[in-house]
Amino acid sequence: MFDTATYKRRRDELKKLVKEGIIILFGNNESPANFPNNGYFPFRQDSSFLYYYGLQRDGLVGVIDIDNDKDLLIGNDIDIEDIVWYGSVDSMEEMRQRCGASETLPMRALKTVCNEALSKHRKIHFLPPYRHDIKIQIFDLLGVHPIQQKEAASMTLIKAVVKMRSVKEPQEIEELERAAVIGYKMHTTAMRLTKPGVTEKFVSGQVDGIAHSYGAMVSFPTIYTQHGEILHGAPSMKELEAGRLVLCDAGAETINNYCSDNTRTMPVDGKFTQRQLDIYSIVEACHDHTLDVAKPGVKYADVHFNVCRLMFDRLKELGLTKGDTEEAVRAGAHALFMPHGLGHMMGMDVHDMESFDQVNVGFDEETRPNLEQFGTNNLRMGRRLEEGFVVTDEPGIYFIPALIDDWKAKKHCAEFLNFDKLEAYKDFGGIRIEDDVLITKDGCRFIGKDRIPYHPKDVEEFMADN
Ligand SMILES: [Mn+2]
Repeated sequence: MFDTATYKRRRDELKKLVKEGIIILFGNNESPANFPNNGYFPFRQDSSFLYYYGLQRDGLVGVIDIDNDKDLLIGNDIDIEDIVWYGSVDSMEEMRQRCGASETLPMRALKTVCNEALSKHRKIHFLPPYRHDIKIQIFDLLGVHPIQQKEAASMTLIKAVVKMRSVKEPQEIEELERAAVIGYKMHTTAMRLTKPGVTEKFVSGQVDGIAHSYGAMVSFPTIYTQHGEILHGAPSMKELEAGRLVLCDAGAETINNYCSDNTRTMPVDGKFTQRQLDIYSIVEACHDHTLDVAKPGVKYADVHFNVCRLMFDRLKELGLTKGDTEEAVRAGAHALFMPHGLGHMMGMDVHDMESFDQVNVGFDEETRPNLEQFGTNNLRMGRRLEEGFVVTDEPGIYFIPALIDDWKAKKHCAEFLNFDKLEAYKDFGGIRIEDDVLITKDGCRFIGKDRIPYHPKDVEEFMADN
Protein backbone atom coordinates (compact mmCIF):
# COMPACT_ATOMS: atom_id res chain seq x y z
CA MET A 1 0.00 0.00 0.00
CA PHE A 2 1.25 3.50 -0.83
CA ASP A 3 0.86 6.41 1.60
CA THR A 4 -2.57 7.76 2.57
CA ALA A 5 -2.07 10.96 0.58
CA THR A 6 -1.80 8.93 -2.65
CA TYR A 7 -5.29 7.48 -2.30
CA LYS A 8 -6.87 10.74 -1.19
CA ARG A 9 -5.27 12.55 -4.12
CA ARG A 10 -6.48 9.88 -6.56
CA ARG A 11 -10.06 9.99 -5.27
CA ASP A 12 -10.05 13.81 -5.42
CA GLU A 13 -8.85 13.65 -9.01
CA LEU A 14 -11.54 11.07 -9.83
CA LYS A 15 -14.22 13.34 -8.35
CA LYS A 16 -13.05 16.20 -10.56
CA LEU A 17 -13.12 14.02 -13.66
CA VAL A 18 -16.53 12.47 -13.02
CA LYS A 19 -17.99 15.83 -11.87
CA GLU A 20 -21.35 14.74 -10.46
CA GLY A 21 -23.33 11.89 -9.00
CA ILE A 22 -22.24 9.06 -6.77
CA ILE A 23 -19.42 6.62 -7.54
CA ILE A 24 -19.51 3.08 -6.19
CA LEU A 25 -16.26 1.11 -6.39
CA PHE A 26 -16.72 -2.53 -5.45
CA GLY A 27 -13.85 -4.42 -3.86
CA ASN A 28 -13.70 -8.15 -4.52
CA ASN A 29 -14.97 -10.91 -2.27
CA GLU A 30 -13.25 -14.23 -1.72
CA SER A 31 -13.88 -16.64 -4.60
CA PRO A 32 -14.83 -20.06 -3.25
CA ALA A 33 -12.95 -22.93 -4.90
CA ASN A 34 -15.02 -25.79 -3.49
CA PHE A 35 -16.72 -24.40 -0.37
CA PRO A 36 -17.23 -20.88 0.98
CA ASN A 37 -14.23 -20.75 3.30
CA ASN A 38 -11.87 -22.44 0.86
CA GLY A 39 -11.20 -19.64 -1.57
CA TYR A 40 -8.91 -19.55 -4.55
CA PHE A 41 -5.68 -18.52 -2.94
CA PRO A 42 -4.41 -15.86 -2.63
CA PHE A 43 -7.21 -13.30 -2.41
CA ARG A 44 -7.09 -10.92 -5.38
CA GLN A 45 -8.48 -7.46 -4.81
CA ASP A 46 -10.13 -5.59 -7.68
CA SER A 47 -7.47 -3.44 -9.34
CA SER A 48 -9.51 -0.23 -9.50
CA PHE A 49 -10.55 -0.58 -5.86
CA LEU A 50 -6.89 -1.14 -5.05
CA TYR A 51 -5.91 1.92 -7.07
CA TYR A 52 -8.25 4.22 -5.15
CA TYR A 53 -8.15 2.62 -1.69
CA GLY A 54 -5.06 0.38 -1.47
CA LEU A 55 -6.85 -2.04 0.85
CA GLN A 56 -6.36 -5.75 0.35
CA ARG A 57 -9.30 -7.04 2.42
CA ASP A 58 -12.32 -8.75 0.90
CA GLY A 59 -15.85 -7.43 1.39
CA LEU A 60 -15.21 -3.68 1.02
CA VAL A 61 -16.97 -1.06 -1.09
CA GLY A 62 -15.93 2.54 -1.62
CA VAL A 63 -18.57 5.21 -2.16
CA ILE A 64 -17.66 8.68 -3.36
CA ASP A 65 -20.67 10.97 -3.17
CA ILE A 66 -19.49 13.87 -5.32
CA ASP A 67 -22.55 16.10 -4.84
CA ASN A 68 -22.53 15.83 -1.04
CA ASP A 69 -18.72 15.62 -0.75
CA LYS A 70 -18.75 12.32 1.13
CA ASP A 71 -15.98 9.73 0.96
CA LEU A 72 -17.21 6.48 2.50
CA LEU A 73 -15.55 3.14 3.15
CA ILE A 74 -18.20 0.47 3.55
CA GLY A 75 -17.64 -2.96 5.09
CA ASN A 76 -17.99 -4.98 8.26
CA ASP A 77 -15.56 -5.55 11.08
CA ILE A 78 -14.75 -9.22 11.41
CA ASP A 79 -16.08 -11.13 14.40
CA ILE A 80 -14.34 -13.21 17.08
CA GLU A 81 -15.00 -16.48 15.17
CA ASP A 82 -12.99 -15.22 12.21
CA ILE A 83 -10.24 -13.85 14.45
CA VAL A 84 -9.84 -17.37 15.93
CA TRP A 85 -9.24 -18.85 12.48
CA TYR A 86 -7.57 -16.04 10.57
CA GLY A 87 -6.04 -13.83 13.26
CA SER A 88 -6.74 -10.21 14.00
CA VAL A 89 -7.10 -7.96 11.01
CA ASP A 90 -7.36 -4.19 10.81
CA SER A 91 -10.66 -2.74 11.98
CA MET A 92 -12.79 -0.72 9.59
CA GLU A 93 -11.63 2.39 11.46
CA GLU A 94 -7.98 1.50 10.96
CA MET A 95 -8.57 0.86 7.28
CA ARG A 96 -10.46 4.15 6.94
CA GLN A 97 -7.46 5.98 8.33
CA ARG A 98 -5.04 4.21 6.01
CA CYS A 99 -6.96 5.05 2.84
CA GLY A 100 -8.01 8.49 4.10
CA ALA A 101 -11.79 8.05 3.70
CA SER A 102 -13.91 10.35 5.83
CA GLU A 103 -16.36 7.84 7.26
CA THR A 104 -17.10 4.12 7.55
CA LEU A 105 -20.47 2.41 7.35
CA PRO A 106 -21.46 -1.24 7.77
CA MET A 107 -22.29 -3.18 4.59
CA ARG A 108 -26.05 -3.15 5.28
CA ALA A 109 -25.94 0.67 4.98
CA LEU A 110 -24.96 0.44 1.31
CA LYS A 111 -28.55 -0.42 0.40
CA THR A 112 -29.77 2.74 2.15
CA VAL A 113 -27.14 4.84 0.38
CA CYS A 114 -28.24 3.42 -2.98
CA ASN A 115 -31.96 3.75 -2.25
CA GLU A 116 -31.51 7.41 -1.36
CA ALA A 117 -29.59 8.11 -4.53
CA LEU A 118 -32.10 6.18 -6.65
CA SER A 119 -35.07 8.01 -5.13
CA LYS A 120 -33.51 11.34 -6.06
CA HIS A 121 -32.69 10.08 -9.59
CA ARG A 122 -29.02 10.83 -9.09
CA LYS A 123 -26.46 9.38 -11.44
CA ILE A 124 -24.88 6.29 -9.90
CA HIS A 125 -21.55 5.43 -11.51
CA PHE A 126 -20.17 1.88 -11.36
CA LEU A 127 -17.58 -0.01 -13.40
CA PRO A 128 -18.50 -3.06 -15.51
CA PRO A 129 -18.48 -5.99 -13.09
CA TYR A 130 -16.70 -9.25 -14.01
CA ARG A 131 -17.44 -11.42 -10.97
CA HIS A 132 -20.84 -12.99 -10.53
CA ASP A 133 -21.21 -12.14 -6.84
CA ILE A 134 -20.70 -8.45 -7.59
CA LYS A 135 -23.23 -8.71 -10.43
CA ILE A 136 -25.77 -10.09 -7.96
CA GLN A 137 -24.89 -7.34 -5.49
CA ILE A 138 -25.47 -4.66 -8.15
CA PHE A 139 -28.76 -6.32 -9.11
CA ASP A 140 -29.81 -6.22 -5.48
CA LEU A 141 -28.67 -2.64 -4.88
CA LEU A 142 -29.64 -0.93 -8.12
CA GLY A 143 -32.12 -3.29 -9.76
CA VAL A 144 -30.00 -3.60 -12.92
CA HIS A 145 -30.08 -7.17 -14.24
CA PRO A 146 -26.62 -8.74 -14.75
CA ILE A 147 -27.05 -8.94 -18.53
CA GLN A 148 -27.67 -5.18 -18.65
CA GLN A 149 -24.85 -4.17 -16.32
CA LYS A 150 -22.16 -3.81 -18.96
CA GLU A 151 -24.29 -1.25 -20.80
CA ALA A 152 -25.42 0.37 -17.56
CA ALA A 153 -21.86 0.86 -16.35
CA SER A 154 -20.74 4.49 -16.36
CA MET A 155 -18.75 5.51 -19.43
CA THR A 156 -17.79 8.71 -17.62
CA LEU A 157 -16.31 6.67 -14.79
CA ILE A 158 -14.59 4.23 -17.17
CA LYS A 159 -12.97 7.10 -19.06
CA ALA A 160 -11.84 8.79 -15.86
CA VAL A 161 -10.33 5.62 -14.43
CA VAL A 162 -8.62 4.76 -17.74
CA LYS A 163 -7.19 8.28 -17.93
CA MET A 164 -5.71 7.96 -14.45
CA ARG A 165 -4.55 4.35 -14.44
CA SER A 166 -2.95 4.57 -17.91
CA VAL A 167 -0.22 6.98 -16.78
CA LYS A 168 1.94 5.28 -14.21
CA GLU A 169 3.21 7.28 -11.24
CA PRO A 170 6.88 6.95 -10.23
CA GLN A 171 5.90 4.76 -7.24
CA GLU A 172 3.94 2.50 -9.59
CA ILE A 173 6.92 2.20 -11.93
CA GLU A 174 9.01 1.12 -8.93
CA GLU A 175 6.44 -1.62 -8.28
CA LEU A 176 6.55 -2.70 -11.93
CA GLU A 177 10.34 -2.86 -11.67
CA ARG A 178 9.94 -5.16 -8.64
CA ALA A 179 7.58 -7.36 -10.63
CA ALA A 180 10.17 -7.52 -13.41
CA VAL A 181 12.81 -8.77 -10.97
CA ILE A 182 10.50 -11.66 -10.06
CA GLY A 183 9.75 -12.20 -13.76
CA TYR A 184 13.48 -12.49 -14.44
CA LYS A 185 13.77 -15.19 -11.80
CA MET A 186 10.78 -17.03 -13.28
CA HIS A 187 12.13 -17.04 -16.82
CA THR A 188 15.71 -17.91 -15.94
CA THR A 189 14.32 -20.75 -13.81
CA ALA A 190 12.43 -22.01 -16.87
CA MET A 191 15.63 -21.78 -18.93
CA ARG A 192 17.59 -23.70 -16.32
CA LEU A 193 15.03 -26.49 -16.06
CA THR A 194 14.27 -26.85 -19.77
CA LYS A 195 15.76 -30.09 -21.07
CA PRO A 196 14.56 -33.23 -22.82
CA GLY A 197 12.52 -35.58 -20.64
CA VAL A 198 10.98 -33.20 -18.09
CA THR A 199 7.29 -32.39 -18.40
CA GLU A 200 5.83 -29.01 -19.32
CA LYS A 201 3.81 -29.12 -16.09
CA PHE A 202 6.91 -29.61 -13.98
CA VAL A 203 8.72 -26.59 -15.38
CA SER A 204 5.63 -24.36 -15.27
CA GLY A 205 4.93 -25.42 -11.69
CA GLN A 206 8.43 -24.39 -10.64
CA VAL A 207 8.00 -21.09 -12.50
CA ASP A 208 4.70 -20.45 -10.68
CA GLY A 209 6.38 -21.26 -7.37
CA ILE A 210 8.87 -18.44 -7.94
CA ALA A 211 6.00 -15.97 -8.40
CA HIS A 212 4.36 -17.18 -5.20
CA SER A 213 7.64 -17.13 -3.28
CA TYR A 214 8.65 -13.57 -4.09
CA GLY A 215 5.34 -11.81 -4.68
CA ALA A 216 1.60 -12.25 -4.59
CA MET A 217 1.09 -14.73 -7.41
CA VAL A 218 1.37 -15.13 -11.17
CA SER A 219 -0.04 -12.26 -13.21
CA PHE A 220 -1.89 -14.77 -15.46
CA PRO A 221 -1.86 -18.55 -15.92
CA THR A 222 1.63 -19.50 -17.07
CA ILE A 223 2.02 -20.58 -20.68
CA TYR A 224 4.80 -23.12 -21.06
CA THR A 225 4.37 -25.32 -24.08
CA GLN A 226 6.08 -26.97 -27.01
CA HIS A 227 3.00 -25.90 -28.98
CA GLY A 228 3.97 -22.23 -29.10
CA GLU A 229 1.58 -21.86 -32.03
CA ILE A 230 -1.31 -22.16 -29.55
CA LEU A 231 -1.38 -18.56 -28.35
CA HIS A 232 -2.58 -19.35 -24.84
CA GLY A 233 -1.40 -22.95 -24.67
CA ALA A 234 -1.58 -24.49 -21.20
CA PRO A 235 1.27 -26.68 -19.93
CA SER A 236 0.61 -30.39 -20.39
CA MET A 237 2.02 -33.60 -18.90
CA LYS A 238 3.98 -34.15 -22.14
CA GLU A 239 7.73 -34.54 -21.89
CA LEU A 240 9.99 -32.05 -23.62
CA GLU A 241 11.58 -33.41 -26.80
CA ALA A 242 15.02 -32.59 -28.17
CA GLY A 243 14.85 -30.60 -31.39
CA ARG A 244 11.68 -28.75 -30.47
CA LEU A 245 11.14 -25.23 -29.23
CA VAL A 246 9.35 -24.43 -26.00
CA LEU A 247 7.56 -21.14 -25.42
CA CYS A 248 7.32 -19.65 -21.92
CA ASP A 249 4.99 -16.67 -21.38
CA ALA A 250 4.82 -15.87 -17.70
CA GLY A 251 4.73 -13.03 -15.23
CA ALA A 252 4.49 -12.18 -11.56
CA GLU A 253 2.44 -9.84 -9.41
CA THR A 254 4.11 -8.01 -6.56
CA ILE A 255 2.54 -7.95 -3.11
CA ASN A 256 0.82 -4.74 -4.25
CA ASN A 257 -0.42 -6.50 -7.42
CA TYR A 258 1.69 -4.82 -10.09
CA CYS A 259 2.51 -7.14 -12.97
CA SER A 260 5.25 -8.36 -15.21
CA ASP A 261 4.69 -10.14 -18.52
CA ASN A 262 7.53 -11.64 -20.55
CA THR A 263 7.85 -14.34 -23.16
CA ARG A 264 10.87 -16.33 -24.20
CA THR A 265 11.15 -19.16 -26.70
CA MET A 266 14.02 -21.57 -26.31
CA PRO A 267 15.31 -24.80 -27.83
CA VAL A 268 14.56 -27.79 -25.60
CA ASP A 269 18.10 -29.13 -25.98
CA GLY A 270 19.77 -25.75 -25.61
CA LYS A 271 20.78 -25.28 -29.25
CA PHE A 272 18.69 -23.66 -32.01
CA THR A 273 18.57 -25.35 -35.42
CA GLN A 274 19.18 -23.19 -38.50
CA ARG A 275 15.50 -23.38 -39.44
CA GLN A 276 14.53 -22.19 -35.96
CA LEU A 277 17.10 -19.40 -36.10
CA ASP A 278 15.74 -18.18 -39.43
CA ILE A 279 12.34 -17.54 -37.88
CA TYR A 280 13.65 -16.53 -34.44
CA SER A 281 15.84 -13.76 -35.87
CA ILE A 282 12.80 -12.21 -37.54
CA VAL A 283 10.87 -12.10 -34.28
CA GLU A 284 13.97 -10.73 -32.56
CA ALA A 285 14.23 -7.90 -35.12
CA CYS A 286 10.53 -7.09 -34.73
CA HIS A 287 10.88 -7.05 -30.94
CA ASP A 288 13.86 -4.68 -31.09
CA HIS A 289 12.14 -2.41 -33.61
CA THR A 290 9.65 -1.24 -30.97
CA LEU A 291 12.43 0.06 -28.77
CA ASP A 292 13.70 2.18 -31.68
CA VAL A 293 10.42 3.87 -32.48
CA ALA A 294 8.08 3.88 -29.46
CA LYS A 295 7.81 7.32 -27.88
CA PRO A 296 5.16 9.85 -26.86
CA GLY A 297 2.95 10.84 -29.78
CA VAL A 298 3.52 7.66 -31.78
CA LYS A 299 0.45 5.51 -32.40
CA TYR A 300 1.01 1.98 -31.15
CA ALA A 301 -1.08 0.73 -34.07
CA ASP A 302 1.56 2.25 -36.39
CA VAL A 303 4.33 0.43 -34.51
CA HIS A 304 2.27 -2.75 -34.86
CA PHE A 305 1.96 -2.35 -38.63
CA ASN A 306 5.65 -1.44 -38.97
CA VAL A 307 6.39 -4.74 -37.29
CA CYS A 308 3.95 -6.57 -39.58
CA ARG A 309 5.65 -5.14 -42.68
CA LEU A 310 9.11 -5.97 -41.36
CA MET A 311 7.96 -9.51 -40.57
CA PHE A 312 6.34 -9.95 -43.99
CA ASP A 313 9.49 -8.70 -45.79
CA ARG A 314 11.76 -11.01 -43.87
CA LEU A 315 9.46 -14.00 -44.46
CA LYS A 316 9.65 -13.18 -48.17
CA GLU A 317 13.41 -13.77 -48.02
CA LEU A 318 12.61 -17.27 -46.77
CA GLY A 319 10.15 -17.79 -49.62
CA LEU A 320 7.13 -18.08 -47.34
CA THR A 321 5.48 -14.86 -48.49
CA LYS A 322 5.35 -12.99 -51.79
CA GLY A 323 3.96 -9.91 -53.50
CA ASP A 324 3.79 -6.29 -52.46
CA THR A 325 4.32 -5.96 -48.71
CA GLU A 326 2.18 -2.87 -48.33
CA GLU A 327 -0.77 -4.51 -50.10
CA ALA A 328 -0.26 -7.77 -48.23
CA VAL A 329 -0.38 -6.11 -44.82
CA ARG A 330 -3.41 -4.07 -45.86
CA ALA A 331 -5.10 -7.34 -46.84
CA GLY A 332 -4.14 -8.85 -43.48
CA ALA A 333 -1.90 -11.58 -44.93
CA HIS A 334 0.61 -11.20 -42.06
CA ALA A 335 -2.05 -12.39 -39.63
CA LEU A 336 -1.46 -15.94 -40.78
CA PHE A 337 1.80 -15.66 -38.83
CA MET A 338 0.88 -13.09 -36.16
CA PRO A 339 -2.88 -13.13 -35.49
CA HIS A 340 -2.52 -10.86 -32.44
CA GLY A 341 -1.52 -7.28 -31.71
CA LEU A 342 1.96 -6.11 -30.84
CA GLY A 343 1.10 -5.49 -27.22
CA HIS A 344 -1.23 -4.20 -24.53
CA MET A 345 -1.21 -1.81 -21.60
CA MET A 346 0.15 -3.31 -18.39
CA GLY A 347 -0.20 -2.26 -14.78
CA MET A 348 -2.12 -3.84 -11.94
CA ASP A 349 -3.86 -6.03 -14.52
CA VAL A 350 -1.60 -7.80 -16.94
CA HIS A 351 -3.88 -6.66 -19.76
CA ASP A 352 -4.47 -3.45 -17.94
CA MET A 353 -8.11 -2.54 -17.33
CA GLU A 354 -9.25 -5.29 -19.70
CA SER A 355 -12.53 -5.57 -17.80
CA PHE A 356 -13.50 -2.13 -19.21
CA ASP A 357 -13.15 -3.47 -22.79
CA GLN A 358 -10.00 -2.85 -24.77
CA VAL A 359 -11.80 -0.37 -27.02
CA ASN A 360 -11.99 1.96 -24.01
CA VAL A 361 -8.38 1.38 -22.97
CA GLY A 362 -6.25 0.88 -26.08
CA PHE A 363 -8.22 3.15 -28.42
CA ASP A 364 -9.75 6.62 -28.39
CA GLU A 365 -11.76 8.99 -30.58
CA GLU A 366 -8.77 9.42 -32.89
CA THR A 367 -7.62 5.80 -33.12
CA ARG A 368 -10.48 3.40 -33.71
CA PRO A 369 -10.17 -0.39 -33.68
CA ASN A 370 -10.64 -2.45 -36.84
CA LEU A 371 -13.07 -5.12 -35.74
CA GLU A 372 -13.53 -6.64 -39.20
CA GLN A 373 -10.15 -7.96 -40.26
CA PHE A 374 -8.86 -11.23 -38.80
CA GLY A 375 -5.79 -10.54 -36.68
CA THR A 376 -6.16 -6.77 -36.71
CA ASN A 377 -9.37 -7.20 -34.69
CA ASN A 378 -7.22 -8.59 -31.88
CA LEU A 379 -5.25 -5.39 -31.36
CA ARG A 380 -5.50 -4.44 -27.71
CA MET A 381 -3.53 -1.21 -27.98
CA GLY A 382 -3.55 1.21 -30.89
CA ARG A 383 -3.68 4.75 -29.58
CA ARG A 384 -0.96 7.36 -29.28
CA LEU A 385 1.61 6.65 -26.61
CA GLU A 386 2.07 9.04 -23.71
CA GLU A 387 4.84 9.44 -21.19
CA GLY A 388 4.18 7.07 -18.30
CA PHE A 389 2.32 4.45 -20.36
CA VAL A 390 3.52 0.89 -19.92
CA VAL A 391 2.93 -1.43 -22.87
CA THR A 392 4.14 -4.86 -23.81
CA ASP A 393 6.21 -5.48 -26.92
CA GLU A 394 5.43 -9.02 -27.99
CA PRO A 395 5.74 -9.90 -31.66
CA GLY A 396 5.43 -13.54 -32.60
CA ILE A 397 5.47 -15.88 -35.57
CA TYR A 398 3.27 -18.94 -35.37
CA PHE A 399 2.64 -21.79 -37.76
CA ILE A 400 -0.89 -22.87 -36.89
CA PRO A 401 -1.67 -25.97 -38.97
CA ALA A 402 -5.45 -25.52 -38.82
CA LEU A 403 -5.18 -21.87 -39.89
CA ILE A 404 -2.80 -22.69 -42.75
CA ASP A 405 -5.22 -25.38 -43.98
CA ASP A 406 -8.19 -23.04 -43.59
CA TRP A 407 -6.63 -20.20 -45.57
CA LYS A 408 -5.24 -22.58 -48.18
CA ALA A 409 -8.67 -24.13 -48.76
CA LYS A 410 -10.29 -20.69 -49.01
CA LYS A 411 -7.37 -19.34 -51.07
CA HIS A 412 -7.37 -16.47 -48.58
CA CYS A 413 -4.55 -14.03 -49.35
CA ALA A 414 -3.21 -16.65 -51.78
CA GLU A 415 -1.45 -13.95 -53.81
CA PHE A 416 0.73 -13.14 -50.80
CA LEU A 417 1.42 -16.57 -49.30
CA ASN A 418 3.37 -19.60 -50.52
CA PHE A 419 1.12 -22.31 -49.12
CA ASP A 420 3.22 -25.13 -50.60
CA LYS A 421 6.30 -24.02 -48.70
CA LEU A 422 4.27 -23.49 -45.56
CA GLU A 423 3.38 -27.20 -45.48
CA ALA A 424 6.89 -27.94 -44.23
CA TYR A 425 6.44 -25.60 -41.26
CA LYS A 426 3.34 -27.25 -39.82
CA ASP A 427 5.49 -29.02 -37.22
CA PHE A 428 7.41 -25.87 -36.30
CA GLY A 429 5.35 -24.48 -33.42
CA GLY A 430 5.59 -20.79 -32.63
CA ILE A 431 7.95 -18.13 -31.39
CA ARG A 432 7.16 -15.06 -29.31
CA ILE A 433 9.53 -12.67 -27.56
CA GLU A 434 7.97 -10.27 -25.08
CA ASP A 435 9.18 -7.50 -22.84
CA ASP A 436 7.52 -4.63 -21.01
CA VAL A 437 8.20 -1.10 -22.17
CA LEU A 438 7.88 2.18 -20.27
CA ILE A 439 7.25 5.23 -22.44
CA THR A 440 9.59 7.98 -21.26
CA LYS A 441 9.74 11.72 -22.01
CA ASP A 442 11.35 11.28 -25.42
CA GLY A 443 11.53 7.55 -26.05
CA CYS A 444 11.07 4.34 -24.15
CA ARG A 445 12.93 1.75 -22.15
CA PHE A 446 12.44 -1.83 -21.07
CA ILE A 447 11.30 -2.43 -17.53
CA GLY A 448 13.55 -4.73 -15.52
CA LYS A 449 17.04 -4.43 -14.07
CA ASP A 450 18.39 -7.41 -16.03
CA ARG A 451 17.36 -8.55 -19.49
CA ILE A 452 16.11 -12.08 -19.61
CA PRO A 453 18.40 -13.58 -22.30
CA TYR A 454 16.76 -13.41 -25.72
CA HIS A 455 19.48 -12.99 -28.34
CA PRO A 456 20.02 -16.56 -29.60
CA LYS A 457 23.66 -16.65 -28.51
CA ASP A 458 22.74 -15.41 -25.02
CA VAL A 459 19.96 -18.00 -24.70
CA GLU A 460 22.27 -20.83 -25.77
CA GLU A 461 25.05 -19.64 -23.48
CA PHE A 462 22.73 -19.32 -20.52
CA MET A 463 21.27 -22.79 -21.11
CA ALA A 464 24.76 -24.30 -21.46
CA ASP A 465 26.07 -22.61 -18.30
CA ASN A 466 23.13 -23.21 -15.98
MN1 LIG B 1 1.51 -9.99 -22.92
